[in-house]
Amino acid sequence: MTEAPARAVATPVSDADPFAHEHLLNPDPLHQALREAGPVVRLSRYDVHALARYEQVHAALVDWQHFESGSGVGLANFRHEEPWRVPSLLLEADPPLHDAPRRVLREILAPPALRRLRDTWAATADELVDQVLEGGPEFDAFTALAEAFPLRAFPDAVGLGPDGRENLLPYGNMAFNAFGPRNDLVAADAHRAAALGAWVNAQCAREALTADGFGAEIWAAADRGELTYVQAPLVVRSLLSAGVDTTVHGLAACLYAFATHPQEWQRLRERPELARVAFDEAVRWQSPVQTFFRTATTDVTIAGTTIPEGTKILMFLGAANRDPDRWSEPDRFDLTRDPSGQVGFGMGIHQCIGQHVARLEAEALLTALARRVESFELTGAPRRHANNTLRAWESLPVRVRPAA
Ligand code: OVM
Repeated sequence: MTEAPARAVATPVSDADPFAHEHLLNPDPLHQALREAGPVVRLSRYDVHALARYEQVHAALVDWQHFESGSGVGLANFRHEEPWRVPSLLLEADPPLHDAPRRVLREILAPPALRRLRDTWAATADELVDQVLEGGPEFDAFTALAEAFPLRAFPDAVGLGPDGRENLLPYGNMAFNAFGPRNDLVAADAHRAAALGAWVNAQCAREALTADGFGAEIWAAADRGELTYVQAPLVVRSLLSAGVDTTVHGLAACLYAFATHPQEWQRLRERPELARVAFDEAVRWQSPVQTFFRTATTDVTIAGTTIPEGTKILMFLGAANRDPDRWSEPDRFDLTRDPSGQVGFGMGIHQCIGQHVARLEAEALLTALARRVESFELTGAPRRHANNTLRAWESLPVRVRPAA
């Protein structure tokens, strides 16, 4: 951290690269340094401003008038750079264009609409947990549970066909890398970007989707005139882009939390109705989506620093979620706290529209586990997976003691 030359306000400058593997794999030290440096920090590597404190991150998230999404929510500025794919109608759009797709998807993914999935997913989770435990007390909780469960639940709920589902996680991984700079992580997937994109786009067609899933409901909204037929497949694409990896790493955050906080696991076993709060607290504590950018629509002054119109602002959701000015003992995973207000799902008009789906998946999996697992512990070092946006996992080796 170095000081900028004294001006109206000396905005702190950092030459850290938040997208370097070192920080992606272990973000907390950088987050602390950025929070302590000031309410706004200039990142000289990328010539952007960054917010890492809860107050400023929250304020930017809810002020879509000054902090737009339509120029992209990654480092790339769509005012000057060609997006890597047709922009999302939800994520990379502002009112009024954002409104109709948002309204349609909100209805489809709202809690009352998800009720029909509750029993199905509970049964799917019971079955998966039984199968995993039959294989013995030691397994990789990341692959066997955190990856496996959403892949059994979500694609069927969308109405995807049986073929090619193995593309979902690689596509999501690529899409979340694409919000960062064009670094090694983006280069690593370049050879299959076109193939993955083509597969996902093909699944968004009406003919590719079953008649009873979220996908069909999006097309039905187009039939009612609530969306155009050009918009419908792009809204389906949002489900496939944002709906799998996020949940996988959110569930992994829960499993990691419980493997390392046995008392909290006992609390959950005694009160399984805490499953949803546990998921939200895990999302606060780990922030599976670490960062998003916005673009200033005018010169905007935050705490004395003026951010020029048309430039990018990087919001550190993960840092805000552990800001000691907002959270007591922020580094503790704690089921007795109220995690509402955490910004891991964002806040404001772009707040995660799939969060009820994710919570239902978490509830199903955690409840199934709570019935069958008395305790669990790590048997080796968990391994992270580097991604420009996701706080992601590769392996979570555990041993469980089955419940009597
Ligand atoms: C989208 C979308 C929304 C949120 C996250 C995301 C890949 C994508 O609408 O496509 O990450």
